[in-house]
Amino acid sequence: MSDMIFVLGDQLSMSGAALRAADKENDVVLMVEASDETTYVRHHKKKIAFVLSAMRHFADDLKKAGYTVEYVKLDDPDNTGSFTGELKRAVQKHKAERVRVVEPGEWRVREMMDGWADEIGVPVDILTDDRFVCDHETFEAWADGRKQLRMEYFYRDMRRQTGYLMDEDGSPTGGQWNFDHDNRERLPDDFEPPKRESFKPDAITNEVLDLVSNRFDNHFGDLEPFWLAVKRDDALKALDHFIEDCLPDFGAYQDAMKKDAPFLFHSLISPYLNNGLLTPTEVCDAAAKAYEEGNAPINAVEGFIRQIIGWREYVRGIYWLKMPDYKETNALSADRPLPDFYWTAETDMDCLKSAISETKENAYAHHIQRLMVTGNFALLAGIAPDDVHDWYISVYADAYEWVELPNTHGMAIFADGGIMASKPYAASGAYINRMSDYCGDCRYKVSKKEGPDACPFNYLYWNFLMENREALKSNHRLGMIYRSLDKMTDARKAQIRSDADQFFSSLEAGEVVASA
Ligand code: FAD
Ligand code: DLZ
Ligand code: SF4
Repeated sequence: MSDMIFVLGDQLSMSGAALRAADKENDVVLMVEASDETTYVRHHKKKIAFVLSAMRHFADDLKKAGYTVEYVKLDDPDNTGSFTGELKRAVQKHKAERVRVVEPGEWRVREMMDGWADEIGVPVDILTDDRFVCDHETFEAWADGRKQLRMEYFYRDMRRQTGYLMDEDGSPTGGQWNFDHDNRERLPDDFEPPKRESFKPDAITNEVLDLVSNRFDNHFGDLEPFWLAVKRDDALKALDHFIEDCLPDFGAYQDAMKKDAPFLFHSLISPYLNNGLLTPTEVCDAAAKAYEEGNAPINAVEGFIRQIIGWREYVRGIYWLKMPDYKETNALSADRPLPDFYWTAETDMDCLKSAISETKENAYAHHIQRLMVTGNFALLAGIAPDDVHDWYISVYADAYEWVELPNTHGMAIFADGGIMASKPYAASGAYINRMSDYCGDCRYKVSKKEGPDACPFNYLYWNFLMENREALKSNHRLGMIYRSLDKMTDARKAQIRSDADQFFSSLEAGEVVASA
């Protein structure tokens, strides 16, 4: 009697729940390159190459470890193109009597999975994904009865549950839960970014790069140079490099941005955490050890561990708690189409040009670029949530809906009406100027508040507050800002509206493009 163990492209962990229970003698492991998965949105070319190459390397590791693997390549003429079609074919081919699979990271795949037993005609065991620190039941219990689901309180529970950075008496190491106030430094003017490790493509990756180049030429993004790790030992090298060379400065410069320095001190490990090459626990263990051995300060290590056991687990909890309705949220009734420059990087706004062109090159942008540049613009300009979601899920190598959607609808554009954020992350040009060197050469002047040369973020910020007053007026955290707005003269408010209208008209006409 054989079981079919189905391993999805973001479940590449040897210790995954379905593999752990496998009988190597009899069971067959199925992995499928599915055209439906590669095209349900037009993923960045590098993201597709990363997913497929990592899958092929993982299949080889499984074979070396003694598993029987049925691996279906994208260009296999018999490939039906879908998870369901390929699972059905493999079950019939191997006469499997049962399917075992770990729950997926996306709602649409969960719906598919729930139909498999009927569709395929054998029992399907859907196992808990225990790579996460917080399971669904724990998150639901935490959320139950709370008026507000704030990350900070969830994070403290996760600190207590895991014991990371906790003293024996139950208090947080360093006397505080959170060192955020130490983590907002601007980079010095003469700053040289640290050299970051990249991973040279091997024969498997080169074959995948050819496939992607031929098949997905019309997708967004630069395929080469390809820099991502695609196997576990390289992902571990990426983690070591971060811990040794970047973690000590990670905290202080976490929110900083710099032209032509896309990576700074960030870990660059989200693609590996999200596809299973690394586990959250081993990553936090490594950071905690660096602190214990005196190699990294508390503000850096606490800041990093908070991203993993706090934010990452929290967004997953919110996703599964609130889906499927969460995807339909549009609290601010935003309906402007996504401007073309999100795909071309052709805009005169230097901050957006940097964040988008780096996204195009690397399939990566760091958190503040995603939140306070591309996200902030989408919020202030009232871009339709579906368009914003489609962009973010397509363009980043680490993007899967469970993590991307709450960050987009919840954090960046306030489409969820405040389930995640206590107020919209709206900011004028002053914030971007404080945290970056983008504004120096920009065609717009960050110090100007009105007129054709003013930084668009400056008037779009106030225009956003005026346009959304009904939806936001009862938000206590915006009280002071609305009082400032009320002190403005009618003439100033009219000027803001007129600048914003002109900006949006030229945006619609496609005129906000790079000067020749
Ligand atoms: P670091 O800055 O080094 O942080 C360490 C790790 O913490 C990350 O690898 C990541 O696993 C985790 N982390 C940090 N912040 C978050 C967060 N807000 N939510 C979840 N995990 C977090 N992250 C994704 O993994 N996939 C996405 O599709 C994604 N989409 C985003 C969309 C928007 C609009 C925003 C604002 C953020 C998004 N993030 C997403 C979160 C965050 O930007 C990335 O995790 C981070 O930039 C990845 O780079 P890094 O590995 O260098 O992170
Ligand atoms: C993102 C992605 C892509 C591009 N291609 C595949 C694929 O060919 N085969 C596969 O198993 N997984 C792929 N993935 C990841 C899946 O979309 C992911 O497993 C689901 O979104 C569930 O989280
Ligand atoms: Fe961006 Fe405004 Fe600065 Fe230009 S001036 S880089 S548009 S914040």
